[in-house]
Amino acid sequence: MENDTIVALATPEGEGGLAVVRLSGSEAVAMAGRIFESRRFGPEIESHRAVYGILFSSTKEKETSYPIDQVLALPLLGPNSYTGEDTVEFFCHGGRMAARMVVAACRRVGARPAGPGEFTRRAFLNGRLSLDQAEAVADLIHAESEASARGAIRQLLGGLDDQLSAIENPLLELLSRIEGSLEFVEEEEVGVPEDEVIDTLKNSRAKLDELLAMAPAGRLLRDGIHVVLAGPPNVGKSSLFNALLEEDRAIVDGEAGTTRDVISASLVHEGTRFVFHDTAGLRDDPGRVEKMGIDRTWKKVNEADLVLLLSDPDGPEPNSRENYEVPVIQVITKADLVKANKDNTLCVSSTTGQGLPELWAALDLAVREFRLQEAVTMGVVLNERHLHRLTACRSDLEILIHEMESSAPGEEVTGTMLSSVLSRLGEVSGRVFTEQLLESVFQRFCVGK
Ligand SMILES: Nc1nc2c(ncn2[C@@H]2O[C@H](COP(=O)(O)OP(=O)(O)O)[C@@H](O)[C@H]2O)c(=O)[nH]1
Ligand SMILES: [Mg+2]
Repeated sequence: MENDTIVALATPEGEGGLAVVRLSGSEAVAMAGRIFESRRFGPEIESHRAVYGILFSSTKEKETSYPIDQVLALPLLGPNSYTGEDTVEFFCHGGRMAARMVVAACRRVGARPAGPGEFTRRAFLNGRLSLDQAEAVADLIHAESEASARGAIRQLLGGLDDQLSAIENPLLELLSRIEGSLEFVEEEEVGVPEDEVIDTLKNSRAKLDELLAMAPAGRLLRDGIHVVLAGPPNVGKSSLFNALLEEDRAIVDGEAGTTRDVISASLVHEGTRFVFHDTAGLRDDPGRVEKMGIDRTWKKVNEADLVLLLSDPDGPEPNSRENYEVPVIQVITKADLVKANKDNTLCVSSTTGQGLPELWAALDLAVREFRLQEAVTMGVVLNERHLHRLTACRSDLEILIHEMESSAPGEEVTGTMLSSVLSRLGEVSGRVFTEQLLESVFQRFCVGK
């Protein structure tokens, strides 16, 4: 049922000062009134004003019911609530028991336990949020760096929707003009001039391309920037890995081939999350087990966003950069053992820390290429789903432009193709949606959100 009354704990389980239990649906206020005793919670209830009182285990007049907590109840009457429905939030004591008893009391008077993301799903269905704004809520909850949190909040405030509207609105207007002219076929010269159609389509395609260019930034904001340390054995990869993370995670040893598995660890540097991968090193004549490590290294290297390619100060030149499909930063290690700087290459010592600030500066500079800051400021943190729909929309648009330029398909066909472009685009914001789409979006939410 889409508007029955649901209840869930909105804060994490466990010990804490406060917990919030949320009750939402057409019966929320009535149910709350049955278990909540307060002089100021009655028929004249005021929205958005917290009132103090005692919560009971079930309908308060019942002899078997008993007090379970002192709480603040915050009624938020629809449509001015998160879900758009009547909502009551109880601010009760934290810890294991109080919040659980409050949820149980709500259930005793008829509320149903909410499913994952059900409050946000209702917010979407009641027009309080677009689908990408709902996803931004989940992104904000799951954010692991300040940059990804800031991108999510801007998207929640409508960043991506603004960009989508800029593409969508001219196309919607075009479609309505085409449909309008189809209804009045008998009148002359009401059709939309072909050049104008093509211009509008090309304009949208250009805007769509700008948006698609932000897709890598979205992924990096969500997943962090994956940096692989590569180079020959014994060059100091594990030592640098530990130095960058400022902890001893990887085993360091003078014997070549010590690291065989990929070890990964992440940290947030100036608001951006980096995930470093220490690898087995790359050499030509390894033993069998080490070879397996080297295969894994190559796999990691090809999946990385950046590679730190390490070489010894007096070792051979590192493998040529051309072997890599990803941006490479060359680093000479063990700088404490040599005096002279090798031309402009970064020289770093994991032992003394020399050169580490410069290495971080080089990493920050390389990351700037990924346009994270732009994505954060615009509030466009694209995910796989957005990318999939936008790419499909782009290729439909391309076909339509090609048709228009080569064969003048006529307004009826143009209208049909344009509708299809618009429905793919509409799935990003949820202007167009199916039950299946909502399932897949809301399954990654937690209960209580
Ligand atoms: N003097 C000096 N020795 C280092 C430095 N980094 C690593 N080493 C030594 O080089 C050897 C190999 O280091 P390790 O990090 O295990 O190299 P990996 O095989 O590339 O992971 C170890 O004996 C380290 O102590 C450094 O910056 N200065
Ligand atoms: Mg190692």
